[in-house]
Amino acid sequence: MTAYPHFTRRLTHDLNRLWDFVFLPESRLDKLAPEALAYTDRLPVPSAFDALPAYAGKRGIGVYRTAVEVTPDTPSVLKIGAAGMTVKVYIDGVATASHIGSYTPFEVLLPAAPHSRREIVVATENRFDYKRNPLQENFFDFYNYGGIFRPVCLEELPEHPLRQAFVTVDDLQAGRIRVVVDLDGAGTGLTCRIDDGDPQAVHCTTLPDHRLEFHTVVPNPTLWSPATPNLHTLTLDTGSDAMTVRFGLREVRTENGRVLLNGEPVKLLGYCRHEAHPQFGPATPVSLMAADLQQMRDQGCNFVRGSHYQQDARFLDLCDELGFLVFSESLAWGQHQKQLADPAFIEAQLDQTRVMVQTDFNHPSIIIWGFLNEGASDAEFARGCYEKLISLIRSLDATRLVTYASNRYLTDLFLEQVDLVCFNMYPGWYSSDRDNEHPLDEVLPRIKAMLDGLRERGVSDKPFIISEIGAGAIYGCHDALAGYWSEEYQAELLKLVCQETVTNPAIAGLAIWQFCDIRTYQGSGALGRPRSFNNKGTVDEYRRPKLACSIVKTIFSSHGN
Ligand code: ADA
Repeated sequence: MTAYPHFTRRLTHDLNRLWDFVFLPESRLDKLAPEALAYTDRLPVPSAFDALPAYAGKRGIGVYRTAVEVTPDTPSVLKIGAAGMTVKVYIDGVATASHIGSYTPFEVLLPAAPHSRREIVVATENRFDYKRNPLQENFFDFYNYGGIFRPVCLEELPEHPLRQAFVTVDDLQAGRIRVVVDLDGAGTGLTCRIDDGDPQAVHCTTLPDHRLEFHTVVPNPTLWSPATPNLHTLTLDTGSDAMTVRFGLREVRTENGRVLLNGEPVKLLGYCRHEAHPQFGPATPVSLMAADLQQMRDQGCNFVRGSHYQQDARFLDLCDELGFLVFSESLAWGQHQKQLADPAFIEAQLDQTRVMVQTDFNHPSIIIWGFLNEGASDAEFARGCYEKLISLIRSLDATRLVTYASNRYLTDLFLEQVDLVCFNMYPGWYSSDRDNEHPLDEVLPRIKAMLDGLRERGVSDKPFIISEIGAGAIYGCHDALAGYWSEEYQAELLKLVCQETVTNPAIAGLAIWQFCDIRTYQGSGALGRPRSFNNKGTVDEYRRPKLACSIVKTIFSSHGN
């Protein structure tokens, strides 16, 4: 399955196959000499090398190598869906690009060369080093792997390649759209074809930065929604390059504390989901992504929060097709002053957030852009970083809702600036009162206190989303007393939360923490994480349902979304 956009005129080399591999526990990335390496293994791409038994838990550099035969004297672009954590790419032995961030796609341009064989080496280091990679640290509550996580291809380029087309809706009912085209060249002779209609010449207005703009009408417009996930395609053709993007006609906005999709209120009901599996790490196959979505849909979900990083383009394509509403956020976890007041961190955040919005712009499933999960949003030192991110996203995309998941609640400083108030809260689990024998009693009063507080603060016109809530349960652990870590306790807690969400009009949505159990801290950081897993999934890491699944299903399915 190749994710959109599709470049149909380009000669495309699929590089998802076995690559040569060597693991270097001692070497340093800046001293690496790829030509001197002896490759001892072969690994598939995509893969997280340290999710595989031979390299499990090891930190160092995993070097992947392959070669491809291309047309001589033709430039090309290497497209890497995602690779982590700190990455260096060598083309024909020459260091050509570097990348950080693990979950953002990136491209490497290969200038034309007289020879046809191009050697590609991707060195992926999974050691933590804040100076070189401020985006990832070992306090994150999910395991940071190394490798090439998402698909790779090499496309041969025409002289004036198309880069991206951004489709927005001008008039929903009439199917009128605005298209902004990013291309390297003048765009003379550009045609546009919608679905399987005839190509039409387009008359563009020139915008700054090599961009062109035009407006057109979708011939047989059908709206996109979770119940009717209708999609349209738009193919741009310059004569030498052609690009097909897929989009949906839908509109999202908020009104009086509710989220409206195509003018109708919708309650967001679903899960936070990590791209994670014990055997694949974050390099999960597309069949697993589809199975996860089907398992969520079976529980009556219409919503998924892609925690805590940019999502795989194939996953988003599936969400478009299956009718999920997505909260997409850029990579972050619990940053404080060290990061939020550091210009290098802020710049890296802005960069990766820009990439997320620009590459995933056309997915109708994405209705919310987010960033900085649980950052120190109650502190003045964070203001610059938060405000820059909010205005960056708004400048790139005025059509979606902007927010972040906060655990600073009513002391949060920036709630007035976002479209939705999203709180990650754990009443009944991380209890402050150790003498309380009935922590479940905390759940509903705590939610009520938040809603009252938001009303007093004057922000209750913004939809309120519980962006995380949950309890740990070890798969197969049953207990007549429904104690901590039992499936029963988790089921009872989620029953309260789900019932409150579907019946209380002041709650616009719920993303249960979390869909599946995930590997997390290695070492003593895992004291509250039995098995070194975050066990708050309602299915375990192999997707075996715990008791809570059927409770969630009964309650979510009863809601007439
Ligand atoms: C936080 C965080 C999650 C996870 C969760 C938990 O809210 O955003 O990634 O760590 O807590 O399980 O405690």
